[in-house]
Amino acid sequence: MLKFYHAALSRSGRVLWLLRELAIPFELLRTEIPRRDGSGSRDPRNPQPEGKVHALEQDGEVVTETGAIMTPEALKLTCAPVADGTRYDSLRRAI
Ligand SMILES: N[C@@H](CCC(=O)N[C@@H](CS)C(=O)NCC(=O)O)C(=O)O
Repeated sequence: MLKFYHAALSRSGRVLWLLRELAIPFELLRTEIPRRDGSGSRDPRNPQPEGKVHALEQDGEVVTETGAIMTPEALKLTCAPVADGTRYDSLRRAI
């Protein structure tokens, strides 16, 4: 199962939205990140090399860049459900 590392009130919300919009099955792992106001801290469970969000993990492969995740082609490769034609077509229309 796809694992998605997400921190509230961060840019990982945009990938969270996309995964939900496309009804892609995933496990949501809420994580902490260091915040500009000094709150928060790095979560050692988060596989993002800099401790940032977001991170999408599947079969040991980790993808972290928005641009590498939010393209129809990338999602077709990393998310098996998108490979079924209907979701791929709706994703192409959405992005
Ligand atoms: N390159 C990432 C940006 C990652 C990023 O800067 N994330 C911020 C949250 S919006 C973060 O985790 N900041 C915590 C930190 O800098 O340690 C992307 O593709 O969106």
